[in-house]
Amino acid sequence: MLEVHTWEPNANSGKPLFCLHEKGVPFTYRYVDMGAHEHHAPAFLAVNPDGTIPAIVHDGFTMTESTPAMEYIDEAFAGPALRPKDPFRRWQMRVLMRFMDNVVAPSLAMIASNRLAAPRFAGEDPDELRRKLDRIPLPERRSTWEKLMFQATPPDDIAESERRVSDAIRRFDGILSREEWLAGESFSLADICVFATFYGLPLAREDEVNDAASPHLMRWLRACHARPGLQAALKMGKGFVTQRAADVRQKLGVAEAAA
Ligand SMILES: N[C@@H](CCC(=O)N[C@@H](CS)C(=O)NCC(=O)O)C(=O)O
Repeated sequence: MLEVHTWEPNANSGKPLFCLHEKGVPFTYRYVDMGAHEHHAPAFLAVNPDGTIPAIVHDGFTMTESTPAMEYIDEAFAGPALRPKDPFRRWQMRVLMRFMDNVVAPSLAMIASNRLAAPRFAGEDPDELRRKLDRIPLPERRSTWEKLMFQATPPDDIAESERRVSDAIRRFDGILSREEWLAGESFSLADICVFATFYGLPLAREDEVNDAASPHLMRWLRACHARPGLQAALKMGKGFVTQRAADVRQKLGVAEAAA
């Protein structure tokens, strides 16, 4: 039995969905509605007491931490290999994934959550917000949510996140000017790791992610969006992600893959 407890095909939440679709492995999608704070509710905390998504359950083992979980999926299941065989390329793949997990993805999460989620809390009863905070198990996550709920994220922190994302866009464009994929000649987990947060950037950061400013990243984005596996995963969303991905494909001129 293989179950993926997660939210939308987006960021860390989406990584196992992209990976499993690329490998063609069947699984059960247990949707956790992050907007309704289901990841802090007892039913999900019984799966992952840390209250973060995704969580992957395979034959009685529960795995969190999306990047090592993707490596598990690639190792444990049949289908196209998503890690380069060459040790140097594999190192490159892991360096990029670490950079995404430690630097880029948290920066994008801070930017998006302050833009989209923070304003929604503005009219809510502060006591109810405190009750929601009390349900969050990890202290560092509680602190992030508290800043979001009470519009207290320091503007300098958001500015630094913006700088880090712009820097990553330039860095990836440079790599892709020399390589077909982010870890060399074959599509790998590094591409999934970046695509999971970058798929929407031609719309979300159109000043930086366009054919003039970052042509190599755009070539790569078109190639990723055209992959049937990544498209199928993006179509699994129940919220805004599926439509946004369709809007991006239209903007990039990428055709819909056959179902
Ligand atoms: N290092 C973890 C991070 C997981 C993570 O931050 N997931 C986000 C969703 S993309 C989450 O659970 N956010 C909810 C929260 O912080 O309360 C992983 O890679 O799985």
